[in-house]
Amino acid sequence: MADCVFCKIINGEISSEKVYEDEDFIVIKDIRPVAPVHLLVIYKKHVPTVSELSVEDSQKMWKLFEVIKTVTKTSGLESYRIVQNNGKDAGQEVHHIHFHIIGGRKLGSLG
Ligand code: DGP
Repeated sequence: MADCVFCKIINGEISSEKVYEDEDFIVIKDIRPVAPVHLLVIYKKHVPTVSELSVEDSQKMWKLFEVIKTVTKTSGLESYRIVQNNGKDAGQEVHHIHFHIIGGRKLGSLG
């Protein structure tokens, strides 16, 4: 997708601090961290929201948890929060499916 910032990160047009990559996912440090550890697990295929995932995409999502287990372990996180925003009212800024991994400090309750 030509004007998608995460597609540009995936194809190397925009630099990022990459902590993991495989054929389906890339994990980078968030440019505006809200905690000492703030990672973004980005599905490489351009799908805007969970609602638009195909059955084939959803079937690959089991790998997401394996990626999260790997990057949280290498980041030394025992406690962490997974956040995933869908749509403007949910606060989604980049319309390319991704999962925030937030940790490294005590987190408040969900608002
Ligand atoms: P969301 O609101 O769920 O769409 O979160 C998008 C996140 O992406 C936000 O926390 C900031 C981050 N972000 C936006 N542009 C860039 C970028 O160019 N590089 C990196 N590393 N993160 C970005």
